[in-house]
Amino acid sequence: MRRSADVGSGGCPVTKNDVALDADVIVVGAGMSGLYALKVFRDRGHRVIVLERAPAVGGTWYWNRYPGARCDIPSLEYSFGFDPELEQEWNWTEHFAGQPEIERYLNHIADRYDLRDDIRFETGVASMTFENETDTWIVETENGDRLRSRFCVMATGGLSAPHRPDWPGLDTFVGELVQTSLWPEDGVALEGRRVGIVGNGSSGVQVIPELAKVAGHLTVFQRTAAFTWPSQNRPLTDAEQSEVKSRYRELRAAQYASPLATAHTTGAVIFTFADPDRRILESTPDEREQALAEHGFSASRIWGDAAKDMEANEMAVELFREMVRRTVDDPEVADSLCPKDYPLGCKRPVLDNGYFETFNRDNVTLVDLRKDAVVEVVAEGIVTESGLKELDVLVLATGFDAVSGALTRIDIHGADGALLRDAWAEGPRTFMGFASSNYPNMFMVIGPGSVGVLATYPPHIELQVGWIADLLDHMSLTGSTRAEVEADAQESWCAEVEAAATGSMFTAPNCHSWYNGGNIAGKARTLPIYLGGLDRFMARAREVAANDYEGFTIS
Ligand code: N01
Repeated sequence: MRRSADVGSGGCPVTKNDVALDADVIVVGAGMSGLYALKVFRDRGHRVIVLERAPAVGGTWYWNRYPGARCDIPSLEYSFGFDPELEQEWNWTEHFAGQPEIERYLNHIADRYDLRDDIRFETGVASMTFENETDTWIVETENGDRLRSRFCVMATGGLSAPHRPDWPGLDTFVGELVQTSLWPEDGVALEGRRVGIVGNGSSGVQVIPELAKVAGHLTVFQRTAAFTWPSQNRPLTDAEQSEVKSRYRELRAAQYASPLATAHTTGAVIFTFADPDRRILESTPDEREQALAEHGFSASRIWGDAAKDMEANEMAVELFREMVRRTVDDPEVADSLCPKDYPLGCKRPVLDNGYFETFNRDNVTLVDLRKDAVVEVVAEGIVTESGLKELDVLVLATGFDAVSGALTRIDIHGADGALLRDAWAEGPRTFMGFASSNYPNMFMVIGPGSVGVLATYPPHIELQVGWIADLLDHMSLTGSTRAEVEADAQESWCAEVEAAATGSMFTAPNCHSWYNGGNIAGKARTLPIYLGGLDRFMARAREVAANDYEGFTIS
């Protein structure tokens, strides 16, 4: 920690400490991060207000309530470990919990810890302005409220700013237009109707089989074929659950200390992990055929050389394509569903329940937008080069302005008045994702430049919020009112993030994904995710704290 010399002179601390505040901490968002942040900051004696745009808690698990929405991390690990009683009393029904169950869990947390009174629902944040004279933030909401706090903690999520195509005529569609990321609480009438869906990422892959079961006809408009693996989800037995609960402390310790906040102890098969010594470049056709027989779609994931070597990667992708061809009846449809032009490992792996099999149904048609591009949307449906596809319902599963989008969509004015979105025009600049230079007293939970979405959220959130809460405690103890990241510390961290990403499939020239901003036209292409692992990240964060918050100027 470096103390600025001029603070403390001229009676400033008195003024700064005496300023009337609505809250010590304003938390933006009442999803997993915001709920936990509220609990922790309140427990540590801070007055907290949470501002949440939705009418309810849950964040991503409130908004993404489309049919088939499901987590792909084992439930017993995708849950909080801060309270052993909570762990013991909550029962999960499946290895991979569905959205309704996770939403119930988060509502249970809100009730159990009496969190709701400090949350203002239906209150989106429009702007935030840092006031240097008082070291406070002035937060203006979309409802016109004006609140002042010492700190702002952004629990805004990495996948919460919905993105939709800019197709001409989209708003002229007279049928029902819905986004998976803004799915209506009252549901959508789908039975027997002509439904169209755009998007084949995790959301699209999950919703497509469910839509096909109820729609009269489903038309899937696909731009990029997905890598997706059968989830092998199944009910959790009482015995499995009790076994894990009997050693939960050990499991949590393993999660907190691991690179991805996973412990792999729940027995659920997520993925087959690559064997570093198994090289596809040196394999024989017989060995590859054997791998297909043994692992199916996961035969593409077992090779150690496929993560870094493009030729090996392409051979692994060919095994995946072979499984698509063996699963999908129509060879032309199968060919369109085979990923091409981008490497395995560039995009987020997807888990599915009968995705490829869905394309064998009579009521499902695939439109390959690479061969038959969208021309426009009209009142009756989507017009592609081959003609009009009439629709009653159009579902957009077209993703998010990810990682930084939820932050840059708010007008955040820093210490010199600059807007965060301008400061980040070439990509987010942060110190470890916790904070950004020129935006004092604003902290981000799992912000850009942290390990981000790569580590299991609930334990990851616990570590991050705990670190921020310790910094606030430190400031209380030292009577400080302002914490600001130093520009040089920020730049050297950004360089470290970049170095860790070099050579990975996330940054391959033909990789366009939400991870690297490639899914949003005009967005800077950077990977604001630290690939060094959560264990190394947290060791570094603890070192920063132990060295009096080296990298911050605290005054
Ligand atoms: O979004 P995506 P998502 N015309 O960006 C297509 C998490 N998540 O909501 O690849 C035509 O992955 C786009 O095509 P392309 C998870 O981390 C988790 O599905 O850009 N198509 C792509 O196919 C995940 O990675 C879970 O060519 C257009 C799709 O829309 C992240 O959220 C479940 C288009 C967007 O895919 C995001 O997933 C759900 C256009 N103009 C989400 N614009 C689980 O836990 C976009 N697309 C399981």
